[in-house]
Amino acid sequence: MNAVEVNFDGLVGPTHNYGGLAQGNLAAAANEGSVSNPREAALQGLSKMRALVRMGLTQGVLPPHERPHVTSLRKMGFGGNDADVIRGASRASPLLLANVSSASAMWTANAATVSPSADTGDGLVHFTPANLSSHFHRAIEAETTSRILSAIFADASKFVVNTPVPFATFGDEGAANHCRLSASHDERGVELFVYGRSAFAKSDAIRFVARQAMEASHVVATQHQLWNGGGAVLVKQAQAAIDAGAFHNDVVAVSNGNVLMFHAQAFEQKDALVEGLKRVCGLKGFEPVLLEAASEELTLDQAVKSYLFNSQIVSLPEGGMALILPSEAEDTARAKAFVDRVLATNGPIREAHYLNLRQSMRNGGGPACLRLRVVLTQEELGAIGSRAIVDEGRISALEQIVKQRYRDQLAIADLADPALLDESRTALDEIGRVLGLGAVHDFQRV
Ligand code: SUG
Repeated sequence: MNAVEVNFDGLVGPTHNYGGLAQGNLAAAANEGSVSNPREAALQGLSKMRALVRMGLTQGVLPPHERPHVTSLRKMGFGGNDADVIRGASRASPLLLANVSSASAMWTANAATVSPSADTGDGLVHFTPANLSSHFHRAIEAETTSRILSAIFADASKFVVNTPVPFATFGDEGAANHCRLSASHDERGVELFVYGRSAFAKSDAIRFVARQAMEASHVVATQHQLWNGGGAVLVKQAQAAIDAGAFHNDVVAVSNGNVLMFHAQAFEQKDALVEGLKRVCGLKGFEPVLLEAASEELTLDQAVKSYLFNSQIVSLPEGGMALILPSEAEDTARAKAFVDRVLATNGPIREAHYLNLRQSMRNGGGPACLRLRVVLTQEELGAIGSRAIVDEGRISALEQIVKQRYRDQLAIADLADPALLDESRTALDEIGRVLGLGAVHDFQRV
């Protein structure tokens, strides 16, 4: 196999906290105001990366963003030196300060949507950074994310980093609402774009308004040149799933290669989708393996609580696939039973690994949220060089920085401490040197 999937995990930032900012995200709401442990959070993420490297997979890292985001505060008129800006924001609105301090860039499944070169009309790997316009604390990620992706995927003969979807009402949440099915990583696949509602429709939410607009999905599929030959399918996420706490589709569905694992209530018109997928995959010469959890074996609430579908399915170098799950899935009997059933079918999925990612999970971020998948040919991988790619040595170097620079507890009130900004900037400089990224943060560019 020539092409490989590289997981670019978001490294948790020094300001990881429980601000309760995310709508429709039950875990984040439940933990609002608790004291976080940024050091432990980052080490948990790094140990996931190490586990995947040890499985023989290629692993990348996207750095944390600068938080509190002083640039955003200055745009709002806060002035003086950086410490004055933070003190001013904290006095004016602690909630504003929490918004510009969130470490949410760690969930890189929301960084961008990515289409491999096998799928796109121009044969380039396409990235569209997500505008994340549904939430202020996430919308401020897009500019830095674009810069970071452009620094890593700099070779214009192989990669395009498109502009984010330009209209804020067309909310785009990136790869968290995107699945790809293909016979192998090398071959042209079918890309599934999952939206919650039309930007022009009145919401039919009972509890939570959908974040992803159908129009945004359409713009991304169009700029990635996927439509010719049936390369893209748009599908509506079930409002019942959103109301149950699946604020992104990757809380109720995950794909890899020819496998789609999903909850029976994930999609609005599931039967039509299944028929449609069989047909379009058939046209591309393969049959999809559909692993469905029926509502009787696992309720939507159990799916959301366990984050079973927020697992990663990875293709192993020796053949077959492995599931990388959060330990919450092991602790939920029905979710564990589903995994055991999948393993017993002797299908493509042969192993299950349960990992402790509790710090991120308390903000609603499981294994799949923490990574951006990028399928690359060997030539494309070569064009990145060593930028952002990690081996065990680099992971150890990042662990050292985290141990030295990150706090082991952070309360919301601590966000007002100007020393936190200095500590974070020191850490970001050091992380950037390990990853070879150059000046990607505002404070490094002045
Ligand atoms: O957007 N949580 C994130 C979690 C994102 C998970 N990603 C995927 N499902 N792919 C969100 O809801 C809470 C952070 C805070 O309150 O600071 C938050 O943004």
